[in-house]
Amino acid sequence: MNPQSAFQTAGQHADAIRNLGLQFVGLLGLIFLLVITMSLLSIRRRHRGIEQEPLEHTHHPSPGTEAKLTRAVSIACGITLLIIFGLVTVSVSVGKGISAPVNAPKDLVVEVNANQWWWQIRYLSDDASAIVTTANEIHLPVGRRVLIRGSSNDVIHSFWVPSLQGKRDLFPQHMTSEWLKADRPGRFRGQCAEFCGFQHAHMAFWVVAEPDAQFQAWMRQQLQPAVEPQDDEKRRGRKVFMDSACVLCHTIRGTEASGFVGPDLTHMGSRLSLAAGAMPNNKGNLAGWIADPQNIKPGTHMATVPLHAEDIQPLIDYLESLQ
Ligand code: HEC
Ligand SMILES: [Cu+2]
Repeated sequence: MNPQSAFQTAGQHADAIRNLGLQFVGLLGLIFLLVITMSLLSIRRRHRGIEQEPLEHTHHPSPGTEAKLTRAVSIACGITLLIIFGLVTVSVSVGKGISAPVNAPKDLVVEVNANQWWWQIRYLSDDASAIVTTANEIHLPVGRRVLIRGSSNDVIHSFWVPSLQGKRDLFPQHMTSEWLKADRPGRFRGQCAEFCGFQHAHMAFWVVAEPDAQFQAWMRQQLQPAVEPQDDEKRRGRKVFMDSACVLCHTIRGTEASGFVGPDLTHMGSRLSLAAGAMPNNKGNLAGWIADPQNIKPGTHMATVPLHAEDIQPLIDYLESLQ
């Protein structure tokens, strides 16, 4: 299964969009073939006409022919208008069916905040202690409708999970929304679909659809503060993090790190990817990222923090232990 395909869908909204596209292509393709065939036929006919009929015949058709032609053209125009009207109606009704009002009755509301070039994800709740904050990864219970409410912290981005939904632009100071629902478990890749700067292509995320029990377990785990380091190496790693500029930009709940410039790292070890889908989450990639983020995503708002060589391994062990 392709995790990012508008054709291999896993939700009824994506189905509706794909079917609409196929209907347009099918019908308009047929009309295209018809028009080309007719013009080829008429070219052949005209050719024969010039050679065989007297000139005044072709230039001054009889009144009967004139009336017939007018009728044919009028009917063709009528049919064209009907087809356009039909396509617009179908398109608008599909659009209405898949969009969601910002204040739709909420079951599960996920707030997506787009940044150059990563996604902040928050599961809202009336109870402040039950708000889950993470980044670049959305978990969904299979079969349940989730309301995505999105906005942006800088420029215009676009939230797009081709296998599940259409695109929705995210604006600064303005909220847009859409439903997300997966009909089967799986991992689906999303991608920013509006050019938003240098690293636009490296602004992806993962949607993990899982059975309800697994989803609830994930939520409970994400609500926990960061795990305590279990050995001296990881304790040293935590100290390196807390003593350097990392704390100014990142939050690790349960520690004094409470920056908001970059992704929340409280459970970063449990995530699938690093730096907004730029690479799989593993120790090697993490080391490369921390040593030189500008090399992996030139222009990224993460600064290169000078670290002692012997501090890097403990730091990485600590971060990867944050499950
Ligand atoms: C100036 C602010 C800033 C500083 C300082 C900073 N970061 Fe970041 N960090 C960011 C931003 C912004 C991102 C998102 C970058 C992107 O994906 O384009 C990020 C991303 C990350 C990620 C990837 C997270 C994910 O889920 O994809 C890790 C891990 C990380 N930083 C660790 C660190 C560590 C460790 C330090 C200290 C050595 C540090 N950062 C210092 C701003 C900062
Ligand atoms: Cu973007």
